[in-house]
Amino acid sequence: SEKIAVVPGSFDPITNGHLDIIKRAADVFDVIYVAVLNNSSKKPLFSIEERMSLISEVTKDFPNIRIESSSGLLIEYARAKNAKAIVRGLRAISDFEYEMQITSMNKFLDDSIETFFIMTKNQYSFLSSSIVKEVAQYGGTVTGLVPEIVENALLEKFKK
Ligand code: COD
Repeated sequence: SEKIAVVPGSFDPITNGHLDIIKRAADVFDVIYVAVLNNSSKKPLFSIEERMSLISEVTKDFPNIRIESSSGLLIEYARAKNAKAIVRGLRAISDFEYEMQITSMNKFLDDSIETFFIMTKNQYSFLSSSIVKEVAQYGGTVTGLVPEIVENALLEKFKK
């Protein structure tokens, strides 16, 4: 049967670090659902629709990647998709504690869905949506850190 995985995140906006994780997951699983979800501790810059459309654009050459959003619990979304796995990216040690916490909570909620971690490429270890937004807001260049259409979307957002 098809092996389905969910790659969840806020993706506000998608960076080359996210994209690398999504593509590597799409190499291993038959179908990947990229799920744009709300992280209640973050205040988003881009709307869910804007984030989804940027992700769709940069993954359009991959037929097994689908983009969706959900306003509920990740684990319920994963169950509804018949997913066997949740895939997360890991950067520095600082990600570890947070990832442990959400993984064990998701495991508590549904023991049958596994969480897999893909380690970031070295060049993306310190890359995050937040740092990209911070730099773009003050007019710095983020070329090479995000896809070109994301760079343009950031320029548009912060246009005076
Ligand atoms: N290299 C590699 N991986 C990266 C990089 C990078 N440079 N940058 C980010 N990543 C990884 C992150 O580690 C993460 O795995 C993924 O990419 C997405 O990152 P973000 O920052 O966009 O997403 P988060 O961490 O804000 O996502 C949190 C969720 C939205 C998944 C979480 O809040 C959630 O599940 N919300 C729904 C409600 C819910 O179920 N809550 C209970 C969870 S226990």
